[in-house]
Amino acid sequence: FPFTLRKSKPKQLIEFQDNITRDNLILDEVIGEGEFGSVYKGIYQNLEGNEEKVAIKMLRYDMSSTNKLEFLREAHVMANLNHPCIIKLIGICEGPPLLMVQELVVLGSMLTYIIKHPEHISPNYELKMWAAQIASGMCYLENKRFVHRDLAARNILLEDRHQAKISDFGLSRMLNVDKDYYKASNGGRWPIKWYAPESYSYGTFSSASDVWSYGVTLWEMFSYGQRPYDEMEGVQVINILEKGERLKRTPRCPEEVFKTMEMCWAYEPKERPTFSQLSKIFASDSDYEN
Ligand code: ACK
Repeated sequence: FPFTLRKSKPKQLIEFQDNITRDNLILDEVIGEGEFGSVYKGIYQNLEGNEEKVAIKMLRYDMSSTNKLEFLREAHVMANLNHPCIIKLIGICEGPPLLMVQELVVLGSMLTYIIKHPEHISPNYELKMWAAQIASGMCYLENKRFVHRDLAARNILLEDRHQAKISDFGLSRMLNVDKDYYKASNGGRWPIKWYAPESYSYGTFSSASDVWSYGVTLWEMFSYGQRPYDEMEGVQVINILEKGERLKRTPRCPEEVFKTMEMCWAYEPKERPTFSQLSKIFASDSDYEN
Protein backbone atom coordinates (compact mmCIF):
# COMPACT_ATOMS: atom_id res chain seq x y z
CA PHE A 1 0.00 0.00 0.00
CA PRO A 2 1.10 3.55 -0.55
CA PHE A 3 -0.09 4.25 3.00
CA THR A 4 2.08 3.08 5.92
CA LEU A 5 0.46 1.21 8.76
CA ARG A 6 1.13 2.15 12.37
CA LYS A 7 -0.35 0.67 15.52
CA SER A 8 -2.26 3.18 17.64
CA LYS A 9 -1.53 3.33 21.35
CA PRO A 10 -4.40 2.56 23.76
CA LYS A 11 -5.67 5.84 25.12
CA GLN A 12 -7.55 6.63 28.29
CA LEU A 13 -10.79 4.65 28.53
CA ILE A 14 -14.05 6.44 27.87
CA GLU A 15 -16.40 6.91 30.82
CA PHE A 16 -20.19 6.63 30.59
CA GLN A 17 -22.65 8.35 32.88
CA ASP A 18 -25.77 6.18 33.08
CA ASN A 19 -24.46 2.66 33.08
CA ILE A 20 -26.87 -0.26 32.96
CA THR A 21 -26.69 -2.73 35.84
CA ARG A 22 -26.43 -6.45 35.06
CA ASP A 23 -29.55 -7.15 37.20
CA ASN A 24 -31.68 -5.28 34.66
CA LEU A 25 -30.51 -7.42 31.75
CA ILE A 26 -31.46 -10.92 30.66
CA LEU A 27 -29.27 -12.49 27.97
CA ASP A 28 -31.05 -14.85 25.61
CA GLU A 29 -29.73 -16.61 22.49
CA VAL A 30 -26.77 -15.57 20.33
CA ILE A 31 -27.96 -13.78 17.16
CA GLY A 32 -24.65 -13.09 15.51
CA GLU A 33 -20.90 -12.85 15.79
CA GLY A 34 -19.34 -9.43 15.94
CA GLU A 35 -15.70 -8.49 15.64
CA PHE A 36 -15.15 -8.34 19.39
CA GLY A 37 -17.45 -11.14 20.50
CA SER A 38 -20.96 -12.55 20.25
CA VAL A 39 -24.14 -10.52 19.86
CA TYR A 40 -27.10 -11.71 21.98
CA LYS A 41 -30.79 -11.08 21.92
CA GLY A 42 -32.03 -10.09 25.36
CA ILE A 43 -34.41 -8.17 27.56
CA TYR A 44 -33.69 -4.92 29.36
CA GLN A 45 -35.81 -3.67 32.22
CA ASN A 46 -35.60 0.10 31.86
CA LEU A 47 -35.71 2.72 34.60
CA GLU A 48 -39.53 2.93 34.41
CA GLY A 49 -39.71 -0.83 35.01
CA ASN A 50 -40.80 -1.62 31.43
CA GLU A 51 -39.19 -4.46 29.55
CA GLU A 52 -37.76 -3.95 26.07
CA LYS A 53 -36.15 -6.34 23.64
CA VAL A 54 -32.52 -5.45 23.03
CA ALA A 55 -29.38 -6.55 21.19
CA ILE A 56 -26.41 -7.05 23.50
CA LYS A 57 -22.87 -6.94 22.14
CA MET A 58 -20.38 -8.65 24.42
CA LEU A 59 -16.67 -7.89 24.53
CA ARG A 60 -14.78 -11.21 24.66
CA TYR A 61 -12.56 -11.73 27.70
CA ASP A 62 -9.38 -12.15 25.67
CA MET A 63 -9.61 -8.75 23.96
CA SER A 64 -6.77 -6.24 24.36
CA SER A 65 -7.17 -2.81 25.93
CA THR A 66 -7.04 -1.34 22.39
CA ASN A 67 -10.03 -3.50 21.42
CA LYS A 68 -11.81 -2.42 24.59
CA LEU A 69 -11.17 1.21 23.71
CA GLU A 70 -12.58 0.68 20.19
CA PHE A 71 -15.62 -1.06 21.66
CA LEU A 72 -16.23 1.81 24.06
CA ARG A 73 -15.56 4.36 21.35
CA GLU A 74 -18.32 2.81 19.25
CA ALA A 75 -20.75 3.19 22.16
CA HIS A 76 -19.53 6.72 22.80
CA VAL A 77 -20.24 7.78 19.18
CA MET A 78 -23.68 6.14 19.30
CA ALA A 79 -24.52 7.89 22.58
CA ASN A 80 -24.35 11.19 20.64
CA LEU A 81 -26.78 10.12 17.92
CA ASN A 82 -30.54 10.08 17.76
CA HIS A 83 -32.10 9.45 14.34
CA PRO A 84 -34.70 6.95 13.03
CA CYS A 85 -32.18 5.61 10.47
CA ILE A 86 -29.41 4.99 13.01
CA ILE A 87 -29.29 2.15 15.57
CA LYS A 88 -29.81 3.54 19.08
CA LEU A 89 -27.54 2.84 22.00
CA ILE A 90 -29.40 2.01 25.19
CA GLY A 91 -26.34 1.86 27.40
CA ILE A 92 -23.18 0.16 28.57
CA CYS A 93 -23.02 -2.47 31.28
CA GLU A 94 -19.58 -2.56 32.84
CA GLY A 95 -18.26 -6.05 33.06
CA PRO A 96 -16.53 -8.14 32.92
CA PRO A 97 -17.74 -9.01 30.43
CA LEU A 98 -18.33 -5.50 29.10
CA LEU A 99 -21.73 -5.27 27.37
CA MET A 100 -23.10 -2.75 24.87
CA VAL A 101 -26.89 -2.65 24.84
CA GLN A 102 -28.62 -1.46 21.65
CA GLU A 103 -32.14 -1.38 20.28
CA LEU A 104 -32.93 -4.76 18.67
CA VAL A 105 -33.73 -4.77 14.98
CA VAL A 106 -35.27 -8.10 14.23
CA LEU A 107 -34.55 -8.70 10.53
CA GLY A 108 -30.77 -8.35 11.06
CA SER A 109 -28.34 -7.42 8.32
CA MET A 110 -29.75 -6.00 5.08
CA LEU A 111 -27.10 -7.83 3.07
CA THR A 112 -28.17 -11.24 4.38
CA TYR A 113 -31.84 -10.33 3.92
CA ILE A 114 -31.34 -9.29 0.29
CA ILE A 115 -29.39 -12.46 -0.51
CA LYS A 116 -32.10 -14.64 1.11
CA HIS A 117 -35.16 -12.93 -0.40
CA PRO A 118 -34.15 -11.44 -3.76
CA GLU A 119 -37.51 -12.17 -5.41
CA HIS A 120 -39.40 -10.25 -2.69
CA ILE A 121 -37.35 -7.08 -2.98
CA SER A 122 -38.04 -4.57 -5.71
CA PRO A 123 -35.27 -2.22 -6.90
CA ASN A 124 -37.84 0.54 -7.39
CA TYR A 125 -39.49 0.22 -4.04
CA GLU A 126 -37.58 -1.39 -1.16
CA LEU A 127 -34.07 -0.77 -2.44
CA LYS A 128 -34.71 2.90 -3.31
CA MET A 129 -36.48 3.44 0.01
CA TRP A 130 -33.58 1.89 1.96
CA ALA A 131 -31.13 3.95 -0.12
CA ALA A 132 -33.05 7.12 0.87
CA GLN A 133 -33.06 6.11 4.55
CA ILE A 134 -29.33 5.38 4.60
CA ALA A 135 -28.63 8.74 2.91
CA SER A 136 -30.85 10.55 5.42
CA GLY A 137 -29.08 8.89 8.39
CA MET A 138 -25.71 9.76 6.84
CA CYS A 139 -26.85 13.35 6.27
CA TYR A 140 -27.64 13.59 10.00
CA LEU A 141 -24.24 12.08 10.81
CA GLU A 142 -22.52 14.59 8.53
CA ASN A 143 -24.31 17.50 10.19
CA LYS A 144 -23.12 16.20 13.56
CA ARG A 145 -19.57 16.15 12.10
CA PHE A 146 -19.08 12.41 12.35
CA VAL A 147 -17.49 10.23 9.69
CA HIS A 148 -18.63 6.60 9.66
CA ARG A 149 -15.70 4.97 7.80
CA ASP A 150 -17.37 1.56 7.53
CA LEU A 151 -20.51 2.13 5.49
CA ALA A 152 -21.30 -1.17 3.74
CA ALA A 153 -24.41 -3.31 3.17
CA ARG A 154 -23.31 -5.67 5.96
CA ASN A 155 -23.56 -2.76 8.40
CA ILE A 156 -27.11 -1.77 7.52
CA LEU A 157 -29.71 -3.53 9.67
CA LEU A 158 -33.41 -3.88 8.90
CA GLU A 159 -36.04 -3.26 11.54
CA ASP A 160 -38.69 -4.39 9.07
CA ARG A 161 -39.15 -4.13 5.31
CA HIS A 162 -39.84 -0.42 5.67
CA GLN A 163 -36.98 0.68 7.84
CA ALA A 164 -33.23 0.40 7.34
CA LYS A 165 -30.80 1.57 10.03
CA ILE A 166 -27.09 2.31 9.98
CA SER A 167 -25.03 0.36 12.52
CA ASP A 168 -21.43 -0.49 13.35
CA PHE A 169 -19.81 2.73 14.46
CA GLY A 170 -16.56 0.99 15.49
CA LEU A 171 -14.44 2.99 13.04
CA SER A 172 -16.46 6.23 13.32
CA ARG A 173 -14.78 9.44 14.40
CA MET A 174 -15.88 12.92 15.29
CA LEU A 175 -14.19 15.62 13.19
CA ASN A 176 -12.28 18.41 14.89
CA VAL A 177 -13.89 21.83 14.62
CA ASP A 178 -11.14 23.15 12.35
CA LYS A 179 -10.96 20.24 9.87
CA ASP A 180 -13.45 18.59 7.55
CA TYR A 181 -11.50 15.36 7.42
CA TYR A 182 -10.01 12.82 9.79
CA LYS A 183 -6.46 11.57 9.33
CA ALA A 184 -6.12 7.96 10.44
CA SER A 185 -2.88 6.81 11.96
CA ASN A 186 -3.47 3.08 11.70
CA GLY A 187 -4.77 1.06 8.80
CA GLY A 188 -5.65 -2.07 10.83
CA ARG A 189 -8.70 -3.83 9.44
CA TRP A 190 -9.67 -1.49 6.67
CA PRO A 191 -12.48 -2.38 4.24
CA ILE A 192 -10.40 -1.22 1.24
CA LYS A 193 -13.05 -2.21 -1.33
CA TRP A 194 -15.37 0.39 0.21
CA TYR A 195 -12.71 3.10 0.49
CA ALA A 196 -12.24 6.23 -1.59
CA PRO A 197 -8.87 6.97 -3.25
CA GLU A 198 -7.91 9.63 -0.68
CA SER A 199 -8.61 7.13 2.11
CA TYR A 200 -6.58 4.20 0.78
CA SER A 201 -3.77 6.51 -0.38
CA TYR A 202 -3.47 9.01 2.47
CA GLY A 203 -5.71 7.74 5.27
CA THR A 204 -7.98 10.78 4.86
CA PHE A 205 -11.65 10.36 5.77
CA SER A 206 -14.50 12.83 5.34
CA SER A 207 -18.21 12.82 4.59
CA ALA A 208 -17.16 12.74 0.91
CA SER A 209 -15.25 9.48 1.49
CA ASP A 210 -18.36 8.13 3.24
CA VAL A 211 -20.23 9.08 0.02
CA TRP A 212 -17.86 6.85 -1.99
CA SER A 213 -18.60 3.96 0.42
CA TYR A 214 -22.31 4.73 0.07
CA GLY A 215 -21.90 4.23 -3.70
CA VAL A 216 -20.35 0.79 -3.10
CA THR A 217 -23.17 0.01 -0.64
CA LEU A 218 -25.72 0.92 -3.35
CA TRP A 219 -23.89 -1.39 -5.76
CA GLU A 220 -24.14 -4.25 -3.22
CA MET A 221 -27.85 -3.59 -2.75
CA PHE A 222 -28.81 -3.26 -6.42
CA SER A 223 -26.67 -6.27 -7.37
CA TYR A 224 -28.65 -8.28 -4.79
CA GLY A 225 -25.73 -9.00 -2.53
CA GLN A 226 -22.84 -9.62 -4.92
CA ARG A 227 -19.37 -9.04 -3.56
CA PRO A 228 -17.80 -5.84 -4.91
CA TYR A 229 -14.79 -6.59 -7.17
CA ASP A 230 -15.45 -10.28 -6.47
CA GLU A 231 -12.25 -12.21 -5.66
CA MET A 232 -9.91 -9.28 -6.27
CA GLU A 233 -7.36 -8.38 -3.60
CA GLY A 234 -7.28 -4.85 -2.19
CA VAL A 235 -4.09 -3.96 -4.10
CA GLN A 236 -5.65 -5.01 -7.43
CA VAL A 237 -8.76 -2.98 -6.66
CA ILE A 238 -6.61 0.09 -6.01
CA ASN A 239 -4.84 -0.49 -9.35
CA ILE A 240 -8.01 -0.58 -11.40
CA LEU A 241 -9.55 2.39 -9.57
CA GLU A 242 -6.44 4.47 -10.23
CA LYS A 243 -6.76 3.59 -13.94
CA GLY A 244 -10.27 5.05 -13.84
CA GLU A 245 -12.19 1.76 -13.87
CA ARG A 246 -15.23 1.36 -11.63
CA LEU A 247 -17.71 -1.36 -10.59
CA LYS A 248 -20.05 -2.29 -13.46
CA ARG A 249 -23.83 -2.05 -13.61
CA THR A 250 -25.60 -5.32 -12.74
CA PRO A 251 -28.79 -6.53 -14.53
CA ARG A 252 -31.47 -5.47 -12.03
CA CYS A 253 -29.90 -2.09 -11.28
CA PRO A 254 -31.86 0.79 -12.87
CA GLU A 255 -29.75 3.01 -15.18
CA GLU A 256 -30.41 6.17 -13.16
CA VAL A 257 -29.33 4.48 -9.92
CA PHE A 258 -26.10 3.39 -11.57
CA LYS A 259 -25.49 6.99 -12.69
CA THR A 260 -25.85 8.07 -9.04
CA MET A 261 -23.30 5.42 -8.00
CA GLU A 262 -20.86 6.70 -10.63
CA MET A 263 -21.24 10.21 -9.22
CA CYS A 264 -20.33 8.86 -5.76
CA TRP A 265 -17.14 7.41 -7.31
CA ALA A 266 -15.77 10.69 -8.65
CA TYR A 267 -12.01 10.65 -8.01
CA GLU A 268 -12.08 14.14 -6.51
CA PRO A 269 -13.99 14.26 -3.19
CA LYS A 270 -15.45 17.70 -4.04
CA GLU A 271 -17.06 16.37 -7.21
CA ARG A 272 -19.13 13.75 -5.36
CA PRO A 273 -22.74 14.50 -4.38
CA THR A 274 -23.50 15.28 -0.72
CA PHE A 275 -25.68 13.06 1.46
CA SER A 276 -28.30 15.77 1.45
CA GLN A 277 -28.45 15.62 -2.37
CA LEU A 278 -28.45 11.81 -2.31
CA SER A 279 -31.34 11.61 0.13
CA LYS A 280 -33.35 13.94 -2.11
CA ILE A 281 -32.54 11.88 -5.21
CA PHE A 282 -33.78 8.68 -3.58
CA ALA A 283 -36.64 10.16 -1.58
CA SER A 284 -38.53 11.27 -4.66
CA ASP A 285 -38.71 9.10 -7.72
CA SER A 286 -39.78 12.09 -9.77
CA ASP A 287 -36.19 13.35 -9.63
CA TYR A 288 -35.27 10.41 -11.81
CA GLU A 289 -37.55 11.64 -14.54
CA ASN A 290 -35.80 15.01 -14.81
O1 ACK B 1 -26.42 -10.18 10.16
P1 ACK B 1 -26.83 -10.25 11.58
O2 ACK B 1 -27.93 -11.08 11.97
O3 ACK B 1 -27.02 -8.77 12.18
O4 ACK B 1 -25.49 -10.55 12.37
C1 ACK B 1 -24.84 -9.41 12.79
C2 ACK B 1 -24.24 -9.64 14.14
O5 ACK B 1 -25.15 -9.14 15.09
C3 ACK B 1 -22.88 -8.99 14.32
O6 ACK B 1 -22.94 -7.63 14.16
C4 ACK B 1 -26.29 -8.59 14.46
N1 ACK B 1 -26.61 -7.33 15.14
C5 ACK B 1 -25.76 -6.36 15.51
N2 ACK B 1 -26.42 -5.36 16.11
C6 ACK B 1 -27.73 -5.71 16.12
C7 ACK B 1 -28.92 -5.06 16.59
N3 ACK B 1 -28.88 -3.85 17.18
N4 ACK B 1 -30.08 -5.70 16.41
C8 ACK B 1 -30.11 -6.91 15.79
N5 ACK B 1 -29.03 -7.57 15.33
C9 ACK B 1 -27.85 -6.97 15.50
C10 ACK B 1 -25.94 -8.38 13.02
